Amino acid sequence: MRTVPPGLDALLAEHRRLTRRYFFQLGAAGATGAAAWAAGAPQAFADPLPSKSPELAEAIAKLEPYFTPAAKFRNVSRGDPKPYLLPDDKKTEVGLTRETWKLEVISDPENPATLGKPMTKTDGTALDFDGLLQLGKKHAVRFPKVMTCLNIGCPLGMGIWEGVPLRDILWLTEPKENIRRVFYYGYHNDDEKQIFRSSLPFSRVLEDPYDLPPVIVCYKLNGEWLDGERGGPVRMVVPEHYGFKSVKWLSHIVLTNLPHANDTYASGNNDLDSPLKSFSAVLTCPQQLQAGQPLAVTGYAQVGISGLKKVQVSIESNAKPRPADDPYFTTADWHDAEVLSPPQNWGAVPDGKVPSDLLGFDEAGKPKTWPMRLAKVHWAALLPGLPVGEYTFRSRTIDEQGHAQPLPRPFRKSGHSAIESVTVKVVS
Ligand SMILES: Nc1nc2c(c(=O)[nH]1)N[C@H]1C(S)=C(S)[C@@H](COP(=O)(O)O)O[C@H]1N2
Ligand SMILES: [Mo]
Repeated sequence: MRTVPPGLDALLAEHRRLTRRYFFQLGAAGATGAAAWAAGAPQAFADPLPSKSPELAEAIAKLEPYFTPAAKFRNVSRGDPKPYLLPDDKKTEVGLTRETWKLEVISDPENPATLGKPMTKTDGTALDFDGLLQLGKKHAVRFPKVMTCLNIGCPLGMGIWEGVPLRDILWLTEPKENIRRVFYYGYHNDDEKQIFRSSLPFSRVLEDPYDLPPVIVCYKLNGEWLDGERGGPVRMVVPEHYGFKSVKWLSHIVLTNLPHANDTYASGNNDLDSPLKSFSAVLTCPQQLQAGQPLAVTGYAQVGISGLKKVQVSIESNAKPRPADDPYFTTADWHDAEVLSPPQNWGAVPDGKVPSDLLGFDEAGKPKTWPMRLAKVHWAALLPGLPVGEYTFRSRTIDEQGHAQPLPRPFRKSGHSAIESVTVKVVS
């Protein structure tokens, strides 16, 4: 038998006891029991799945599109002026158009790597956009990925990123030895102070561990040419990492024998070796509702490197102080939310259908696993009505390893994972 955790007032506990079966979605019998307490709730409330409840139907129908239109991404761009805002003739001049883009791949003069054939502008061997598309004919891949800034709580957007695996470009330079890392940076107004650079272990680029997609030199987002704000004509996209590894307006790759990172994000106290975390956040939650009225909440989870087993929700009365020794809310009364199935319509892609050959999807256009790692998933929860008072709603992820958010990596400078608190007022 589950016992009511300490720290809850008796009324709330009794409420929970009555509605537990509802929370646990035991089906029609349990739901009928749940309906009994909810005086005045519509009959249809007896439906066991939150996604089928009328209280939530509208919020679920209005959820953000699964894939984010390019223009709706949130934007994190350094530069003065920001490179995508340069006038067209300047863009043409500096290689920020598909017609004039060039990529140099060279050895680091200070920590030289041995390359048979570097690619340089002076030799006329730099890779141009046509050359990239030629490589794409044979090697191009596309995969879904959520773009998230290590320093911002909410993802910037969820996209289908398409390009050539970086290794297929690096192999053209005939790499031989003394190579431990790959540095790369983008156009920065020819001003050293504005440079934004990142790096990866050479081995990560050559081989994809644990079924990860490859690191790509990307030129399409959601089937369209990558636009300037998103880093076009060409950006790096690193599947498992926060956004700072996905350098925009890519212009230079430097193979180096230096064994450590030199990322721009090393300043600012950021943890450079931290792959995406799992966490949950609310999308819609009423700030105020009537006593006894069920609480309909929707949200999303970012599914990090360790996957997602479930999303849980809790609501606590603010009348009772929280225990001081429970910073991760482990003693809250957590209940499973419903993780929504793959959408019928995928959003910002033609006809809402995913393209063929999308990594992680089968031939019928269905995801092979769900929830997908390194992506978003939506959830819904319908909580029973509450007595008058002020409450705090929270949600959290449990990853595939069983770690409850914010664990196993609770520290801020390795990416956001703090549990969100949303205040809900219940009035008469
Ligand atoms: N050249 C360059 N690339 C960059 C940045 C930048 O300022 N300049 N910002 C990085 C950071 S910190 C993030 S979070 C992502 C944001 O990608 P987006 O603007 O396409 O959403 O781009 C990365 N790539
Ligand atoms: Mo970022």
